[in-house]
Amino acid sequence: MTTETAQDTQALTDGFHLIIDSLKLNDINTIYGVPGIPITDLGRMAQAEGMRVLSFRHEQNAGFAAAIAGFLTKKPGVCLTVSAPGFLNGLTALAHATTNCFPMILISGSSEREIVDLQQGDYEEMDQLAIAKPLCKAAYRILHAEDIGIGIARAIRAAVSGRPGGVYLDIPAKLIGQVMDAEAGAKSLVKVIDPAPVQIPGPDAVARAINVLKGAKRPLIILGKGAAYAQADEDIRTLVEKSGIPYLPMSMAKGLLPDNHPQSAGAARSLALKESDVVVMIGARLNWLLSHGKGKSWGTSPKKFIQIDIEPKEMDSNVEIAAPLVGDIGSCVSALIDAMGDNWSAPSKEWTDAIKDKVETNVARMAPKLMNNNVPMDYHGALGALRTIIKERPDAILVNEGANTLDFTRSIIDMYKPRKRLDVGTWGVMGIGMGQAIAAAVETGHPVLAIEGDSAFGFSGMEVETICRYNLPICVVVFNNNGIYRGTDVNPTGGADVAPTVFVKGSRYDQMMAAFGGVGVNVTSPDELARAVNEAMDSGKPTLVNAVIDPESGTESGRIGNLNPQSVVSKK
Ligand code: ADP
Ligand code: TZD
Ligand code: MG
Repeated sequence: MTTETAQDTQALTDGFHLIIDSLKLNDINTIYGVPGIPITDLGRMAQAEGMRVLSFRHEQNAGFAAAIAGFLTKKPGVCLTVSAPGFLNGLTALAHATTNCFPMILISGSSEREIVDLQQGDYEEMDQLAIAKPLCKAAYRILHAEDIGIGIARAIRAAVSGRPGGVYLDIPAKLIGQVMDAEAGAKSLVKVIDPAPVQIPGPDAVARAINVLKGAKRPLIILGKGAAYAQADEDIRTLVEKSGIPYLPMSMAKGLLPDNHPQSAGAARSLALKESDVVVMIGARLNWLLSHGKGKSWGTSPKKFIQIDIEPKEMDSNVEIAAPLVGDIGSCVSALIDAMGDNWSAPSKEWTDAIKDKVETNVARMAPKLMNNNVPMDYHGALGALRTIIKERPDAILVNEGANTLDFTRSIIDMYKPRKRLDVGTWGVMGIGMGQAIAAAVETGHPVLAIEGDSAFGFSGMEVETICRYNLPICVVVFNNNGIYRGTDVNPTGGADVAPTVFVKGSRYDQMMAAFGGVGVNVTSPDELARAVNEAMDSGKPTLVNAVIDPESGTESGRIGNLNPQSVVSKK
């Protein structure tokens, strides 16, 4: 870590080592990135110092990996990129992390300030700090080696404290090479104390929430990915079970309690939203995914909301919150449990039975569809097979993206443990797939099953090489329906170009994995699919299963077709 020269016996350190030492001191031991000027040696040295340095084929995928590492571990995931174009490639993921409240730090090398600020055309010149600022929670630049310790400390605290989010850290090439006295350097490092302090809700706020809840006839709990992130699993389970209130998990909160829990209203979502009168939001926002807390999907019966969130500004974002509980989920949920006392009366049987009946009806209606053995497969047949695999392997992590592939998987595949379902998040972004799969495998050591639409997979498909290179236990299943939503659109002009939603028919994505030494399998029936995936999960070998799906079986935009604007001029 120190260098000594013949002329000068003073022990020295430099920007490279101060960055690495600062990260390690704060228990950050993994970097996701793409090498190049000026950060190539930083990656090499980080590896030499015992960090795990995972090189990707595109920064966006490294960034999505870092973002989801943050979600899984409650520590900021770090993405390291080169200047301008590498930085911009990473920026989508940084914005995504911020949008989803995942802690992440994008560290980018940059050009020299003197040249950038005079716009003299440096190598990969760009005013990166200014560009990053509106897209993340905080953005910092370090100019002096002696400030690296404090700069990285600020970045870590900004990422994980309060509402977590993305932080940009700008490190000009000159900084990385700066030299300073090793002892002074060691003293300048900062270990962040209590980076995400608990935030205890006020007693009045707790009492108010309990009062509102006591007045409820048809209460409902909604668990969001903030609740999954918080790692307050036991307290959340206690609150749900002690209260007897039906609960609805948002997509990435599935498995916080097992989806087959008797209080789960997952299969009775519409009824639960429409008929409830008091809704307890735990780490979920009333954004588009919950129709902004109003309108048709919430029905006509008046609602009162209790909302637990660490971000005070979230309250009243869309509708009035009758009982805001500002604080961290662990503290808020345990305060509610305490305040409920020992004689809490469960909601009426009429309400809980109405939900249970609806769940049973919907589950029974779905069951035969999941058993079908059609060739080519439809979504139900294929997912019926994969559903059983996750049931038998509840520790496996499920990554999921696409349109129909996303919506059907979310509703069909039950999750049994917390933080096992990772997906497109708040933006519904395509391209998270391989980055998330890689980070999930690296951070948890558990096997990963990535269920990918053929379009969705294409956004990060080149990372199958990365999966093979690090020999990760990832099985990718591509639901190949020849295109986006359906593979059957035609060009209305009769011209040679196919329709904009249609891909090459009969593509063999499995051959991409085989090209890098992984296992590639082409399957056409649910039985073949189950066999191939089970084999992959047993062997832990990188595998890609090309699952041929009937191109007719999807619908436009999956479940959110209603969000498409309609033209007044009728379609040709
Ligand atoms: P979903 O998409 O699952 O509905 P959102 O991403 O919309 O979830 O909401 C997550 C919410 O959780 C955010 O408003 C965020 O501020 C909040 N949050 C994240 N971590 C915590 C925590 N530890 N304590 C309290 N709230 C949290
Ligand atoms: N680009 C990005 C980054 N995110 C997006 N969400 C989209 C484009 C638009 N989009 C969707 O919302 S879903 C989707 C796109 C391109 C692909 C759907 O096709 P698929 O899934 O093959 O992945 P299905 O099963 O065919 O519906
Ligand atoms: Mg498709």
